[in-house]
Amino acid sequence: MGNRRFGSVAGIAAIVAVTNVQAASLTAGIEDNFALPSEPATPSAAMLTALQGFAEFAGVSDFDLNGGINNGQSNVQVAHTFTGLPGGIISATLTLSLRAGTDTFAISDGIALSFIQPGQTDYLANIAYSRLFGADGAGSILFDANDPGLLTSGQWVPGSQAMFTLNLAALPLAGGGTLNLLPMLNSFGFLDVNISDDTAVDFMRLEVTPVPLPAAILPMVSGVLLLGFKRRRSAC
Ligand SMILES: [Ca+2]
Ligand SMILES: [Ca+2]
Ligand SMILES: [Ca+2]
Repeated sequence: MGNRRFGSVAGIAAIVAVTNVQAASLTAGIEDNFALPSEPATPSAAMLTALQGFAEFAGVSDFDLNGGINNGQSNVQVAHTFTGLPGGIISATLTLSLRAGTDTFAISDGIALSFIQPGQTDYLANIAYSRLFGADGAGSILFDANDPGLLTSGQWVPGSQAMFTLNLAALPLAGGGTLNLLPMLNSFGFLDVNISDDTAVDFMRLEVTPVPLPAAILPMVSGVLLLGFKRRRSAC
């Protein structure tokens, strides 16, 4: 006589909170305290084209080089474009290791951030943020004469060296207050960094954190994903 028995494997649903937050750290240049050999800085083609039309442009330089530092040149800009950024960035920091060269016009040096796209040839008009490193007082087409500088006190002069870490969600403005560049970072997916122009850069590091994925409900059955599976076994 036959004895039929149906066996079933019940799906056990488990709620799994996915915390897949993949922070990304992108470093341009090598953190080697300006040691030779130098490392290449790579501006995008669009950024380079725009810079070449910039009135104060005299050339670009690689990392670790400037006047008086490893026989580099003065009056050159260290320009680099970070590309391939993840979407949905909720925090970002930019770290810069800098040393002033021997040109006394290091006093007028600073940083400019932009998102230059192909066809945008006016560099100045497309700068999203700029600050002097130290107080200058003279001002320029790039920097506000009243800017106290990122150092907050003192001047950026030959021999000056600093590591700046900038929060791109709250960049300090020369006149007070802050600027949030995260919307532009998410919109464009890249970031141009320009250090001018009597200052050497050891390296630049951009660290970004994208938004966490939402919690997901995943079926888990002894390591095998089985839902609604019915196992039938017959016995005689
Ligand atoms: Ca080096
Ligand atoms: Ca200068
Ligand atoms: Ca370096």
